[in-house]
Amino acid sequence: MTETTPPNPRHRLSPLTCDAPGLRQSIRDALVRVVGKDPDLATPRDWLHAVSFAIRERIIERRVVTRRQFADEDVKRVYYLSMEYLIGRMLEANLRNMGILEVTQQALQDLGVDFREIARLEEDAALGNGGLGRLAACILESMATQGYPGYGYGIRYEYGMFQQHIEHFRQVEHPDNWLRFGNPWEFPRPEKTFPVRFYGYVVEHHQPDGETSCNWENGEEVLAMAYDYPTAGYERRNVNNLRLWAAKATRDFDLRYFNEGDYIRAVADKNESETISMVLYPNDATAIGKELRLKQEYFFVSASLQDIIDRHLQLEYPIDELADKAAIQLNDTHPAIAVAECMRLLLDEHRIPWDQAWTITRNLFSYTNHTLMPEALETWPVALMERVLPRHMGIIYRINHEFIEEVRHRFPGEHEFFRRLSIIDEDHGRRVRMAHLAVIGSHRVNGVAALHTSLLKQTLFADFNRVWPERFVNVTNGVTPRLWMIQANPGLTELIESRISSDWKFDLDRLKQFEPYASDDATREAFRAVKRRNKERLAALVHKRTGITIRSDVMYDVQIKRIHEYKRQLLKLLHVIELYQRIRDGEDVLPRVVLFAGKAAPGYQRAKDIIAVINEVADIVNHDPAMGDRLKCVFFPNYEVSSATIIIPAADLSEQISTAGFEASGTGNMKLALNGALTIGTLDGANIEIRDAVGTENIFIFGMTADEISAHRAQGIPPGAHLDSHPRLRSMVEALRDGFFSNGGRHLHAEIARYLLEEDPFFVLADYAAYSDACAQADRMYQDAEAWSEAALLNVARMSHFSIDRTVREYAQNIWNVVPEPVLPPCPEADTN
Ligand code: Z2T
Repeated sequence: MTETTPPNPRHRLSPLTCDAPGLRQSIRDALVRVVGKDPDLATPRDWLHAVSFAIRERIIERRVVTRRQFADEDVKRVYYLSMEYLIGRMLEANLRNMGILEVTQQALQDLGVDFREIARLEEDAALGNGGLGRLAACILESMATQGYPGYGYGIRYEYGMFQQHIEHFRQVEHPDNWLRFGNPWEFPRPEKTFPVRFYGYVVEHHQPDGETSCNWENGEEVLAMAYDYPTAGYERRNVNNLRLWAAKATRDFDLRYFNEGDYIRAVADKNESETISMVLYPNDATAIGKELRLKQEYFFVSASLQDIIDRHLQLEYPIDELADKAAIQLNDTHPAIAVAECMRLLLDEHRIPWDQAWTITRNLFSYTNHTLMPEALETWPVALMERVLPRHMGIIYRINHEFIEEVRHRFPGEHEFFRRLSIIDEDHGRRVRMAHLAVIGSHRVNGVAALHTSLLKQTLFADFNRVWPERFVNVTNGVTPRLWMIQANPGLTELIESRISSDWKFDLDRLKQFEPYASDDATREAFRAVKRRNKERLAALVHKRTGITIRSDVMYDVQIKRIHEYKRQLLKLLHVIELYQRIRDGEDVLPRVVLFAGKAAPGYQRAKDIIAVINEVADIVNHDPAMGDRLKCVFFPNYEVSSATIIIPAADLSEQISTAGFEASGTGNMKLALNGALTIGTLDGANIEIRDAVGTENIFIFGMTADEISAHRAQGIPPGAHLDSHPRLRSMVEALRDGFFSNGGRHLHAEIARYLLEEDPFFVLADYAAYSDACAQADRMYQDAEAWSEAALLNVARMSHFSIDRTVREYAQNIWNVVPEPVLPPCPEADTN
């Protein structure tokens, strides 16, 4: 279909080739005609923009073809609704996936421009906090790669995740003005706007047929304007779309200035309405009770649903077939208001009767839960909802009423049960439980790792599991091998490529063929050489970012993730203190670099204190001549996707040490193991499945299980009682308490020690002895380079289960009921001449 020239002359584009001369010409043209620069005066950033514009033309052309293919084939579409997309840089990812990375590098070289030098100038698109946002980005990439008709919807935040600076050991947040140089990857669609209403009131109309219809009137309207980000599949010509919404004042605002005569005030009001899409809330796994956050959630949900329904009708499908032609995935409860919004649109705008609208809605939606942490569960005060979204509150009441009637019928007399199931929490000042709305409004609810799903069914959703056991399913997370192996680790990719055929890039199951090479001496040696080069690359970056010099011939032990009490950065820090003391005592200790990286939510004081203490301990350790280069502790600032691609391939030991039962899945654990790091971890989240995949001999598991944690908690043992469980633990905690490592933060150190001794809500001290033993075991294995490399290679070869492609296929088969479209072959013209 795409190979033949369409009869319509409007479809005939001027030829855009993907060979080196064609790309060269496009880049030169773009530099002058789009960027507006004389090539003799162009800066590296000008070249970055020129090459991006040249590729933009090619990616959008493929998007047009893909869209037409989906329209012609009558496909069922998947819509992924997420408040967060943690994408990172786009140039290299787009080039690689389009199959034109090398030829573009060649074209640039011909122009005297170094690809690496300009690529690193691109800002990360950091429209997410952590795992949840990165998962959304991986899922979009995988849907494109596998040919699923998938669309992402989210918010085009003007400011993404804050930039973390470390000043006087402490985290300081700087705004992430990622769009300041413009963004060649976005396609603004100023005509693709939808009105989104807030506040106002509901007017009921009694129809002649006895039904009542509702009108949501008055209130304030904001426009949602679309920006499209094409997403290329790996070595495919098909390109999917991520649509992000930006808030724009409506023309009403313009009229208002004119009428009210206060021009300045009116323009200020207009700006205020555009703050909705201004900034990403930098909280992972804690709910934000702010009105602006609720408005963000509703804003992007309403625009997305209007767009989805519009597309459905434009394709001339009947409205009652919506759920046959679309599946909508809710990425956590952040977009859960979509259930009520979908009902509102069907009832009020499309005049569909309640029961039919409800059947459509329930068949349309499914919901992914990402955490059990109680503080992350979104609940909105009824009074706030009633004010901001009065129509939705009415709809939620009716959904709840009909649901409670249904369970009353099935479980007569169980009044406590009904109270617990209700969407309205009556015990904390009347609040709307968004997770309940999401569960009731979905046909499937999934957790993100086997343990997480099973805990969900036993705890958070135990009552719902009684009502609808078949609704709860597990879909273990995954990661895209394109970014996290092929792009991040070209050395290891080449090594694998030299041993097995390259189909593993699409089908990670084929990586199993690499397994026999784990016992091959030459492969192990080559693997060590690759690690070594990756460490040199990281060491250079660490030096540039922190001024700290680290060796590249020692164990790299990394804990890279958001800073959280439950993730237990303090457990790793105690181990650093143990090693420090043992070296000071003259013991022979395996040389290592311990690297921490991660951001603390700006309002999470304990997490910020943990960063400060890590940095102060690091400062003492790194400057103590007694360490003699055997121990370095680095806090790598501003952890983001682009730095993850450098850190992960260099790691030997992957710290996955959360208190069991708290980490829903983890995905950093998968990226690190895929890159040949051995995991030291608790039986938490996906660590359990990683252990099952790689074998217990190839992972260091320690500590209490989730059940043991519950039992231990019930015993109420004071944390200080664990000080004798390990020969040094007491002196380590005392050193901290007494300010041995403090550099101006004495009080802080004493407070952290007190916290551990008196509160320790995540059982750091209770698990310390087991952790320290596991570290010692890892050290012993590391001293046998052959044994370690064999285990590392087995980790690599056995990670096929954790490909995001497997994850997406499970969603497609078990939840969305969609099939992939035949994918188009890669760009045929790619040729380096
Ligand atoms: C987040 O990144 C995660 C959970 C959240 O719960 C919120 C955010 Cl921003 C609301 C993480 C989990 O902590 C992690 O275990 C999981 O691997 C990841 O989501 C993707 O599922």
